[in-house]
Amino acid sequence: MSLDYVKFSNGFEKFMPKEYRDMVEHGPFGKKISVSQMGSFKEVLEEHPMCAGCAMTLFIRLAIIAFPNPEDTITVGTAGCGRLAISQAAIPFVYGNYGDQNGVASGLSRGLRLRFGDKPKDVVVMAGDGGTADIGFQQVLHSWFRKERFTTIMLDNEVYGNTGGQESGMTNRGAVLKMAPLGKKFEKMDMLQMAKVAGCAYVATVVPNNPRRVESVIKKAVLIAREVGSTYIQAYTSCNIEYAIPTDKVMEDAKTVENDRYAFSEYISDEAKQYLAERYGYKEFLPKPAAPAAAIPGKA
Ligand SMILES: Cc1ncc(C[n+]2csc(CCOP(=O)(O)OP(=O)(O)O)c2C)c(N)n1
Ligand code: SF4
Repeated sequence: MSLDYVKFSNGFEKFMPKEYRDMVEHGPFGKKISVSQMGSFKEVLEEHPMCAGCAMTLFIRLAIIAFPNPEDTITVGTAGCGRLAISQAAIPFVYGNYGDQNGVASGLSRGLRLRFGDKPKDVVVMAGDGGTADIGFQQVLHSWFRKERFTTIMLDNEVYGNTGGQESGMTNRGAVLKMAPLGKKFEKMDMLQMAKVAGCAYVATVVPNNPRRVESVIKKAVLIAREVGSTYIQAYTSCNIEYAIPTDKVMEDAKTVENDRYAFSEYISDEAKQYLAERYGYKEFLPKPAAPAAAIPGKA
């Protein structure tokens, strides 16, 4: 699809808001830009009020750079730390009541399809582990069972960070937190398995240490959600405040956690593989050519 429509009609440039002009002239609107070019273009998210060194912010920044068409993407969020950064980005952000993000996104993505037809308008939910696995759980799961075509990203810091350290369903068993001083008594919820059971076409885990991997995962999830069905990404985005991780050790912690219990994983349904290969040229998912038939002894 051509990106030519992200251009100003002659004479109208000066009437466009400066922020939008900047995104077209110096940023990613209407262009293909990659995380490997970070620092050389104007980013959609440039400032945020989150804690210094917060890994969640790095992940959100990378995720937004990775959106296939940021100028046609709408993010949906909810109460929690992440929305403090997402709401500063130069793309639309919808914010509802705590936990209703997947319900809002369902209506939004259906409405956008009715209004814009085949022109992709990507809807991406980004919410904390409490918002996704606890308060918003029912709406999240039902949106997946209904195969709503948008991406859900869990910003999994394994705690309610924004309200001072209560345990969430995604906190690990035994973790002692400010507001869970006796230690969590139950296992971390297996949302990855639930996403697969509920029929998500793409399910992946990532940590923010590897920007190219974050980029690859986000792109696939958003593209698949355009036509195939729900997609889910679970990102380890540590809370350095509630887990007392020194800011200069945040990336080291992410690496350790990745090695211990948050290894990269990716599930792609066959339909989604075929779609990525045929529509977006993902060669690795093209059907393998049939092996040449073995020669029959005695035949020329
Ligand atoms: C209906 C409702 N209940 C409670 C709150 C208070 N509240 C705001 S953020 C939050 C916890 C957020 O935790 P999580 O979703 O894990 O995100 P994090 O802040 O850790 O990124 C709570 C309980 C609220 N805003 N609205
Ligand atoms: S409280 Fe934790 S998750 Fe929230 S901004 Fe601070 S470090 Fe990040």
